[in-house]
Amino acid sequence: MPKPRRWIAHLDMDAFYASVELLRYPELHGLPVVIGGGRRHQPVLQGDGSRRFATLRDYQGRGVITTATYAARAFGVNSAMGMMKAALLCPQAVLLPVDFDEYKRYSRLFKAAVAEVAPVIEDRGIDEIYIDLSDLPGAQDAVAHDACGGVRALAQEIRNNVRQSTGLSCSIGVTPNKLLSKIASELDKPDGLTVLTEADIPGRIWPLAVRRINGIGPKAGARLQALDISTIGELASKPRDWLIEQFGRSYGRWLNDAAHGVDERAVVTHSEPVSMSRETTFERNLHAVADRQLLGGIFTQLCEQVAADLQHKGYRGRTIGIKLRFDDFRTVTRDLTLAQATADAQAIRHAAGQCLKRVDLTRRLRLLGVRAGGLTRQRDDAATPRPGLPHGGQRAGQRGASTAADAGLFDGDVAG
Ligand code: TTP
Ligand code: MG
Ligand code: MG
Repeated sequence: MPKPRRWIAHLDMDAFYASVELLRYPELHGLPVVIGGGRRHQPVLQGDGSRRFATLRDYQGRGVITTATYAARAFGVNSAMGMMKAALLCPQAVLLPVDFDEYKRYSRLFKAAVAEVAPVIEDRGIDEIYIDLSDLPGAQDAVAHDACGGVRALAQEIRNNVRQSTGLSCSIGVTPNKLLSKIASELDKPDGLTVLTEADIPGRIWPLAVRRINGIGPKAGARLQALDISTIGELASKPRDWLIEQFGRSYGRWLNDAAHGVDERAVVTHSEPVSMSRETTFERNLHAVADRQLLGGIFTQLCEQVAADLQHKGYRGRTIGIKLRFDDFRTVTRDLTLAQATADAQAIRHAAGQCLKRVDLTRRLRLLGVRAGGLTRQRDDAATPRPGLPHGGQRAGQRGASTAADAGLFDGDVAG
């Protein structure tokens, strides 16, 4: 018996947050819509039963777009774009607030719909998964003159099931491995299905930009560009040894494999989260002293949210960290490892407060975040968590730098 062919699918939902919102507001179908507002952008039900929507035209603030409908993308509006900038490109775009709980609910729904057809799933985030189709009945079959007909039909069945149970469309790439499937799922987005074999690599993969490979980021992309390598095909034409010379043994080998569509990674069905975090960008830059009360409140709230996330998911975190971004866009992080893992808001708040004391807070802040890492599954032995000593993170020159933190900044909010 020949070894069965490996068939891995990558499924990614189309304009995910926006598409979930359109289920609620079908009158927006086909219009440019962006997601990223706050509560004040909630649609208002009017006397005649219609809704009044906020538009980008009227937006003031520093929010960032999480995603945009394809109609909005036609104007050049995209994820991670500042809303004021997007307003210049498409002032008429409808702006909706982010409802993360709803997106999580739909995330669970679409994954359950996939699992009904194909249970070997690797969770890759809120709107995407890998699926191993190799061992499903029919996956290895040809259908009429289509050698990949069996697996194509399975992918189509998955798409139908997702649409039936959520009303949402997705795009799927099916290829012999994760690397190629991740690329393939984007080739015919939205609502696309792309099946590729090794034989399609020169025709379909090699003309694409190197950055389409998941694992070639902005830095590697720029280095490749400087070496006059823009497409995956150009990368594939370079000798392996030359790539190793340029990029080191490990990354050089990987680049060579990736360019030839080689990837042996398995679909990993159980993955545990590494960390949980919450962060917020302020409407205006805040100062540690002048805005002490406000910042303290926000800081406490972030800690409470992280604690709630941990409790909700059944985890405890042992490493508590903070992230600050200053008005000059410099970002600093600090963390501290506790003697015992915790999911307690006060313990997290206390540890995060300790971290904060190690940061120079002379500049105004744009962003504040709190993170719990070193996660373990929560058990029932609820011992009182006690903060331990700070470790790592402190850089030379930072010790004893100015600080408002020394005056006990933000500490006013910690009870006990
Ligand atoms: P993506 O799958 O990257 O994008 P998308 O689903 O909106 O659009 P498509 O896949 O059709 O190109 O991200 C999934 C969701 O994650 C997206 O709907 C919103 C969120 N997201 C952010 O919040 N910030 C970001 O910068 C990106 C890229 C996504
Ligand atoms: Mg998506
Ligand atoms: Mg995605």
